Amino acid sequence: MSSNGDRSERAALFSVRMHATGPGGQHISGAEGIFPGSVVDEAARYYTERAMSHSRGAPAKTSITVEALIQPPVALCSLRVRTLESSDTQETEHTIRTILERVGISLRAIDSAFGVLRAESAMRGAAMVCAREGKRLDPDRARGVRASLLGISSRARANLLRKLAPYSIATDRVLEALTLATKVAAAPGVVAELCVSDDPDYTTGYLATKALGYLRMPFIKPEGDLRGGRVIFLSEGADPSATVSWLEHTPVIMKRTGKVHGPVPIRKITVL
Ligand code: WAQ
Ligand code: MG
Repeated sequence: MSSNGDRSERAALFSVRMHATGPGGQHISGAEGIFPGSVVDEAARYYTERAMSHSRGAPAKTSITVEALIQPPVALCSLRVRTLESSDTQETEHTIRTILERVGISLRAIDSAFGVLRAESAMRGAAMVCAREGKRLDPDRARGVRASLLGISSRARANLLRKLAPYSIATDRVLEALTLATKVAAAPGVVAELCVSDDPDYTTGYLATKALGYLRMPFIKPEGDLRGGRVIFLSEGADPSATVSWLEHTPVIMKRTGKVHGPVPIRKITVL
């Protein structure tokens, strides 16, 4: 699916979003992009197909929203991509805890994050957690905060796919997660983000900060596990409403692309 932004700088841009829920209203999947008007129908079809063939189950209801952007998107450069060298879930969790501590996140906040990621029902959005106290800061704790109005230009998309291909990770899932992580890392007040897919067959997550970049975490959960989620750590004293405003209401598009590397051992990872 080609996402676009460059083709005609002044052409109207649209946010196209999909949200699918199961019979009990439970979250199944969501995805979105920013597109010029000429490919909106193609994008809507692509997202509908995705909702209809999801590993979390058949949706009872799928909504597609097409919304004209009223302000031009902020251009961002994608975070640097690496993959942690790890051989099991224990090693991965240990690394995550080590890195989060090094970036100044308290043990209490780290435990609170793992509590969210291992809760029985997956949230639709991300939890915001105070990096010091570990308290939840998002106004709606059942829903969390949604990063929305985000996309990637067709040129940046092609560049990234080329950079990701040598590591066999040139997939829509990686592109979308990287786009979301890039938007989150650029948000006011954000120290780090930790992500675990809620798809039972996808066991690679990521940990991202502006300085660390996007660090992929294999074996972040066991195969078959339906639990997952995202936690955004906010610095103490940050204004959560400024973070929410950036994440939910400010359109961003990745127009430039950062470096992509292969697997790295923990000793090679510096956080500052
Ligand atoms: N805004 C905030 N939180 C979201 C959003 C969003 N737009 N979309 C999903 N979430 C939350 C929600 O709680 C989901 O349950 C959770 O994240 C996981 O979403 O190999 O597939 O779409 O480099 O299942 C990351 C690794 C894959 C990719 C992430 O997440 C790689 C993934 P999923
Ligand atoms: Mg999912």
